[in-house]
Amino acid sequence: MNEPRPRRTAPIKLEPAQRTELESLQRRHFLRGGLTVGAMAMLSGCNLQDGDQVDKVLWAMSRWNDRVQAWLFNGQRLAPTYSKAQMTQPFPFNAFYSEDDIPDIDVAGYALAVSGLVRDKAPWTLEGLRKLPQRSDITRLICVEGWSAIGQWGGVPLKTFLEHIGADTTAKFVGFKCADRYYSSLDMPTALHPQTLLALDYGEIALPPEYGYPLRVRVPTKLGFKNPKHIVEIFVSNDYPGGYWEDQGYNWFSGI
Ligand SMILES: Nc1nc2c(c(=O)[nH]1)N[C@H]1C(S)=C(S)[C@@H](COP(=O)(O)O)O[C@H]1N2
Ligand SMILES: [Mo]
Repeated sequence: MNEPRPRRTAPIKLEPAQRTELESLQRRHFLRGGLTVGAMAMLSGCNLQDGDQVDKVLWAMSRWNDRVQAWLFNGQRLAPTYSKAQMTQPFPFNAFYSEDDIPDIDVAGYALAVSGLVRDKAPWTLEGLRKLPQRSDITRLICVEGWSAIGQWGGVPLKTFLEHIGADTTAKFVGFKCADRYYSSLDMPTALHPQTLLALDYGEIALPPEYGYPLRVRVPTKLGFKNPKHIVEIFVSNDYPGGYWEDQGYNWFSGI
């Protein structure tokens, strides 16, 4: 294992059972692009020559993944915060479409709809949201696609907002609908986490279009895809709301 890795020459044939295990690992690692045998060899530091070794590596990775998840998924810890100097410049844009297709939102007509298990279903203006107590954190956004970046998001703690609308915080889920057909949802403990924000600002300015104007969720304890941008509706529910990527096989919890 510690010797320099010889280059793999012939492609490795996977048995159907190994392929199933590899696919399940891909899902559990949230790897969209797919984990190749070559990448597996790199991750494991092994030169995979035969089926028997492939099995061993798959099992080792599976156990490693379970350990990492157990460590990650254990509650209400705070995500690490960073200094302004550590912010990624420029911050990357990501969506299920290219930058040309960022939704064009009419600010004047914008209102955030509220529905589900809440006392007050009146829509919210951006002004109204700005009058609530604000918080700002410099945190790292981690995307399943294999990049991460440090940015600063400011806005209303989602907990504060949920309290203002009289949300039933014993409900299981908080769901979000976006202007671009995207949608996602959070478990209630994460929605109430002190660093979970309804973000209005990026750095010192109002959220630019590419980062989710005029309102996004910023959850530093979750993967990037659980940070919906361009939010137009928030709802509280006991029915599992899923999400755009979640419904395509990505792990719904995807965080700590
Ligand atoms: N509305 C909407 N929100 C979204 C997405 C999207 O396609 N549409 N992509 C998600 C993904 S996969 C990531 S990694 C982050 C990227 O946020 P950024 O563009 O600010 O880097 O937004 C998330 N929120
Ligand atoms: Mo992402």
